[in-house]
Parts: sequence; C-alpha cells; structure tokens
Amino acid sequence: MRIGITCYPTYGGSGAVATELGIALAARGHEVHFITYAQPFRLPSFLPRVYFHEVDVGRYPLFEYPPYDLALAVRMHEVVRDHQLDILHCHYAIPHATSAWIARSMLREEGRDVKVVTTLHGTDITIVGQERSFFTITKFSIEKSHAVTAVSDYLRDETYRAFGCVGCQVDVIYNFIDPDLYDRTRHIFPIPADVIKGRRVIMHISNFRPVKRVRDIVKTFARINLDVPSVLVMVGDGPERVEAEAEARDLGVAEHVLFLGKIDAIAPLLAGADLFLLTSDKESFGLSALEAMASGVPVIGAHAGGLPEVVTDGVTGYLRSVGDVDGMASAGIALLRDHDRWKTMSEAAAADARTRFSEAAIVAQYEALYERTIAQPS
Ligand code: GMT
Repeated sequence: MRIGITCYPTYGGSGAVATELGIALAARGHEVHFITYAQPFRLPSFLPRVYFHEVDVGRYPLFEYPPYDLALAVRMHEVVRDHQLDILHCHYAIPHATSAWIARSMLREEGRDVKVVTTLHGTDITIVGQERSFFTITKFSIEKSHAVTAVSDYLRDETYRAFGCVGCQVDVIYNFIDPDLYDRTRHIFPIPADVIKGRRVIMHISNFRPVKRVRDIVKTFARINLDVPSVLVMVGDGPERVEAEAEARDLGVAEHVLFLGKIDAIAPLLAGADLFLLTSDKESFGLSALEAMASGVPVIGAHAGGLPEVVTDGVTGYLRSVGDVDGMASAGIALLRDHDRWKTMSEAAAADARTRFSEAAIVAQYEALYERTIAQPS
C-alpha cells in the first residue's frame, strides 16, 4: 500500500506512535509518506520506502495566525496526486482530519480519490476538541473520515459520549512498543554513577503540560525520598517545567531532581530506572508508561482515563486516585523496599508489554484496517 501519515512531529506520544507505525509499515514493504511541518523526531534521516514532505506555511504580514491547516491540505493533495496514495492516516484529529477532508474534496473534483483514516490520541477528544471553537469541526472531520480509531476503550467511549457521532464507528487499536528497543539488558544507563550516588532512580517522561500534574510527580518523589534515598529524573520539557522546578526547591529536594530536557532516545534512560511516575488527571493511553513497562520499570500512577488499560494495578504497577500523592508514594516505597516484589513486578511489566502491545500484532491491525477501508465503496 501507499500510505500518507500526518502527525505532530515534535515531542509527544501521538507523533511517536505515528512515526514508529510508519517505520514499521515501511519495513513490511509499504511505501510511507510523512506529510507535516518538520521531520518527525523519531524518524532517522533515511529509511527505505520512507519519504518526508515538508509543509511550508509561508509568512504574510496580514496573517496573525498562519493558516497551517490550508497549507497542509494543499500538500496532502499534491502528495496523494503525485505518489498515488491509497490512504491518508491522520494522527490527532485537529486539524489533520479536517485538512485531509479538504484535500480529498479537491481530489474528487479532479476525478481522483483517497481514503482517510483518523486516529484519535487524547486531548483532540478530551480537551481541545470539546472547546466551543473546535467542537463542530472535530465532529464533522471524524464523521467524514472513512475509518476512525482510538488508542483505548476509554477514548473510544469518550468520543461516543462527547460527540455522539452519527453513524461513526470507532475501532480501538492500542499503541505498541518495539520489544527489542525497550530491552533493559541491551542498554547502558547514560547518567554517571557519581550523579546517582547509589540512590534509587525514579523517572518521569512527558511534555510537561498541565494535564500531567508534574508538581504531583515532584511531591510523590519527595515523600518516597524521605524513606528510600532516590533521584528523580525528569525527561522532556513544556509549560509546567518551571512549576516542577519551583516545587522541587520548595520541598528542599532540588539537589536530587535532574531536569534533562527533551531527549529522543529514552530506552537507555528507562533501562536504569527503578520506578516510573505518571500522575496525569487525563491520559487516554500513556505511551510513556508502556515504554517504561517494556523496559521492566513498574509504573506508579493515577487511575485516570485509559491508563488502567495499560497498567494492571497490583501486577505491573500501582494506580491511585488522581492527586493521591500519599497513596502513590506509599506504594512506591513498599515496592522499592521489597526487592523480590519489585523483580516480580518488573518481569510482569516487561512480559505484559510484549504480550498485549507488541509492534507486530498492532501494526497488523492497522494493515487490516487499511485493507478494509480501501475496499469500501467511496
Ligand atoms: O493528546 C495529547 O495531549 C497529545 C498526545 C501526544 O502527542 O502526546 O498524547 C496523547 O496521545 C498519546 C499517544 O496515543 C497517549 O499515550 C497519551 O495518553 C495522550 N495524552 C493524553 O491523553 C493527555
């Protein structure tokens, strides 16, 4: 198949999933065209059958807000036409699914066609898509897609509840991991021993948006650190980073908190972690939690959104109510103090990630969906 993929290319789970899906599809013999404003962060410079088409928004003094969605539609139209794409796969509905609808409408005027698949990732449904300015166009774009997927049962149900789409069917296809990449035995932890000083390593990876509640991460760490000397490794960047830094200072733990900023290669970091924290108040899936599990790192997190579909409470980690910093810290302390329990949970996490979320099985589900969609009448 010839497949176009549009995603947010910068740091974030939806871009990571879209890029890894494209790479896996190309490895299986498909031709994959990424159409977006920058090279996706997990895409190496060259891979056979993988192409990148940059969307140039241009600048004009009249435009206070450059119309990216229109430039994207024009680029999608060109790439479908010039490379005879069968499918445009949009990751994150806004504005990608809308641009795809415009591109397809232009193609149909020329007697051509393409099928549109939209994968819903999270805040495109749970937050942004429900804002008054975006609700109607999000609903329209979902309904106009030939196929729609969501990354968890929670997100599918939330889509039905919030949008009540007419005649639309949302299929759940979970996110996935490459089992070889997240094998902790294959990596050397890059943080020097004289920085860690024999303390336990607690990690968080995110885009530091408000939904992640990163101050809860620091608070949970500070409580654990009172009982089990630890370091907190914060990977990523975003608007709440300064809040997290301030919280660490206020709680007197700043010297044990490392803010690494945005790092693309997270598997070597996860290979040295003892616990992963994810305290979000909304999380449609929690890709970073899955990557931690695959690396044999138990997850302590909030019982929010689709995270319980990924982390099995008491088996591959512990989930507590959103904001229950004490509960999360107690669970973390108990686990770090009991090596046998930690080892059992670490092995269960690595095995579960490989069983339920293996790349091979999930990519095959996307291939089957594309084939069904292409076979649909226009
Ligand atoms: O929805 C977002 O905030 C962005 C998106 C991203 O690009 O990181 O995150 C969502 O998609 C990920 C990949 O499917 C999921 O693992 C995240 O849980 C989800 N984020 C939220 O629901 C907050």
